[in-house]
Amino acid sequence: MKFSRSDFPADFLFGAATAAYQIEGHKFGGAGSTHWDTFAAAPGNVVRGENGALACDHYHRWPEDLDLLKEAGFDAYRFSTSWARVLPEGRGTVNQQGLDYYDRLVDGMLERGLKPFQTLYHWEMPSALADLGGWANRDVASWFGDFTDIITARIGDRISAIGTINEPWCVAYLSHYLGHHAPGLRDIRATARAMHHVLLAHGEAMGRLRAAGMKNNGIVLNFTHAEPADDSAGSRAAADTFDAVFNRWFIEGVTGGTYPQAALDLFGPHMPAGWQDDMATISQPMDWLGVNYYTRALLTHSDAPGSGGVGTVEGDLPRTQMGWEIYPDGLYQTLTRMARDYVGDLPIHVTENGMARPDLVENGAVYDPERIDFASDHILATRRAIADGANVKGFFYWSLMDNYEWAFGYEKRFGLVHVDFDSLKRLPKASYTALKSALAR
Ligand code: IFM
Repeated sequence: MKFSRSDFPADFLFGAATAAYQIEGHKFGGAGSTHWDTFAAAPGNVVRGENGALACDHYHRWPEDLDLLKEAGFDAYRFSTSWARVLPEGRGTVNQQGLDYYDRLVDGMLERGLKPFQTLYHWEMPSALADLGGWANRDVASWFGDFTDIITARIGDRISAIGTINEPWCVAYLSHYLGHHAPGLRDIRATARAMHHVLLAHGEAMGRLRAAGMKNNGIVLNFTHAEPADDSAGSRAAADTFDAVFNRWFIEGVTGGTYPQAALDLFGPHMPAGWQDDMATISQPMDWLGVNYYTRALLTHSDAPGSGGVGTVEGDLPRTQMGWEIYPDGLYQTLTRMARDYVGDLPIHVTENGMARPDLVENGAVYDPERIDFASDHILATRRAIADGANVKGFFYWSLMDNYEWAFGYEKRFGLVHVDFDSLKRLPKASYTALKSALAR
């Protein structure tokens, strides 16, 4: 790696991230069905119809996984607590086994000197609530608030930071308009409602957390750096619209209590009545912002119906196994933009950044030099953003280990640690060792 820990401020946190459904093994411990279990069961939605029933069996193997975090020299661990594991029906009866599990997990982090960074929602909508409309139903905000109270009452006393929702664009747009993620809808009315309710649920949870005395609360947004493919007016307009729907809707909602006009032009007629009255709840003060960053998009004008005038163009940068262009400068641009235009001195954490690669075990090892460069270049981009005034306080690599990559099943490998999905054996990759050395320097 081209950096050392000593290049960063003494209080800067290095960590790795995971999410419950992607690693735990959802069939264990009395968890209820989620909309991912049912989405994966319908043909064509997920590669090979795979689901998170077993995943990495982190539910039983978590001590070994936390040891891997500690041995790498990480300071913090970003994990998520599954709503359907704690409340199998989404509300009502609590699954004590689920609460006990998260209790053990958090104690395990503290015993190893790892700061717990919790995400409340990383995409496991309980099926019973999906039956009632899930994110399209306004009541989701109070259901989510109740879940927040229950899990916080059990583990909140030991948590360093809480993020309410992971990647609301994926929760709302990718899942209700593009149909690529559960619940797999392609419906603009459901999308407009989900775009709003996901932020209303964030606001509701912020209020509950504050009332419970929690002091380090934020949200995790995903950003794609938007660039016009050329200098034409059509490409510039397409980039603006993409930026409004993908990026600005969420950051401007939670920091300013407004939605960008370019996005309201698309969703306005389908928004729930009286949405304006919720904006104060949505934009209450936060303690930190989480930035997930993977790639850029090159935009051009499109006449396709439903495109909002937005088309994409293939760039010529090297790509990851996901087909995403590798563009570390986009992380620098995003972090400095957040500080300059939206959050000022509020702490920012890079809560996800990483690459998928078709890793193979050869002679008992995984050699992944592209991942070493990827992580190194993005960590250096983060350092540059700090030097230019962004108050970035942490960097979490996605992901600690190979896991369930949603609609791509187990095909795309993001981990620093290789997982054999037959034996479930963990094997640290060359990138894990390189990161460990950099953190020790
Ligand atoms: O695996 C996902 C994660 O759940 C959310 N952010 C992006 C990652 C890679 O696609």
